[in-house]
Amino acid sequence: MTQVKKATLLIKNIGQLITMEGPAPRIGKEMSELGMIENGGIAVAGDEILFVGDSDKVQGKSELAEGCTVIDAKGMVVTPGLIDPHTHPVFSKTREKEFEMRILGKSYMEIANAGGGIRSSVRDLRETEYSVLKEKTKTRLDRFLAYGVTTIEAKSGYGLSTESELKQLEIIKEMNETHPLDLIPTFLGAHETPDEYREEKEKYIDILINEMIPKVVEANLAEFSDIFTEAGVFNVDESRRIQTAAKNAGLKLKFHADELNSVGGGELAAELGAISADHLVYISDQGIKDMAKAKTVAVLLPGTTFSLAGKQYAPARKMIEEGVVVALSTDCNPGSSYSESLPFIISLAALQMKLTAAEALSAVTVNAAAAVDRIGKIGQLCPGMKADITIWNINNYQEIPYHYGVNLVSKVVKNGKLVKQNYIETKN
Ligand code: IZC
Ligand code: ZN
Repeated sequence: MTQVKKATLLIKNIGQLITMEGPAPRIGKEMSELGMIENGGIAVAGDEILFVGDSDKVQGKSELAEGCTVIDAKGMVVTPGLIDPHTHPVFSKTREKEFEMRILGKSYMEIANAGGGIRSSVRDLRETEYSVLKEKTKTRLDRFLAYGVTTIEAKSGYGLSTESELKQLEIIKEMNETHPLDLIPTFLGAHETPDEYREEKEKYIDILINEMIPKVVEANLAEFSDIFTEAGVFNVDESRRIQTAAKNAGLKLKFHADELNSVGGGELAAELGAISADHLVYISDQGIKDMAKAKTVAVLLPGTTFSLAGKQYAPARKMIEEGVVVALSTDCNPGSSYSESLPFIISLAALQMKLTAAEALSAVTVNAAAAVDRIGKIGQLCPGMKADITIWNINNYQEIPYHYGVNLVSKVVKNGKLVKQNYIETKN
């Protein structure tokens, strides 16, 4: 006999319940579909969604477990827990001096070539103790959660030696096991060439392919392999070699592509069947076509253009028109975008890339799930899916991009449990 699942959590009186039920991922006009239920309710059993529908039906749908938590949403907006599909949260020293240098006219690449940038984070991380790094990472994860994010993809890439890359990936693993947030690990050993191999890049590529990737796979510490494909970092041919080795070793692929220059990163990501290509500010028309065809998700990171004081944002509307799956992310990192606020990224996407609130919400839920290969598991509120839920202290979902720079999140439910409660009053 099958066991009837008892409800352990009910959420009632939801003004706008944004389920995101429907096409997954969403392309073109589908990005405007919210699967909205007015005056909705949700029943949860353990870490799984049991029922989604009218508020007054939710109670009668299942037997209640003893001690069942009941949340009265009082007309608030509820969405799936947000998914941030591109973050670099494991670092020690921050780089606010570089931020100021950029304001005063230096470019990201000028700072990097002078020894700053990623390499300065690498020198610092190598000297930082595991426990210190872990505490700093944890603080950032707490902030993600406070802003309604329940899953992040998290990259290494500030170690650039076998030992230090493994140290970062171990922290990501430990945080995934101990922090409410889910972390999806990505190996980014090809983030930059470290100081000691500046004159011998081939040697570093050899270490990446023949030592680091095998060790990471053997220790089962990453699901994805990523690379910074960029002028002056790894060119398209080097990227193809490194990522082909990663793919053959069993890792799924992501790319930092066409962020600062049009180098054919989007095309390469599509060619290798990558799950996502990210940034894409300077993607070519061919790259857009190739990505649409290969169903490689475009993860757009407008916080980076914003924080680099750039003028050009990724051509999001063109990608949506061409049928590319578009997702959004913070790119949270100490250099080019230091923010854990995915809602602020929604505001930037609206203002600078002309995404509507509904399109941007699709981009941080169901389409972000596609960017981390989790369709059908997270990013939608449907029976059987994970009970990751964000409750917003607003009346209308369109307030999310509009009321920017403050935290509109009231409560966060992760794996069916209330894990975060914010107290700032934001309704009207
Ligand atoms: O630390 O500057 N672009 N990677 C690629 C970054 C920016 C992160 C950093
Ligand atoms: Zn990045």
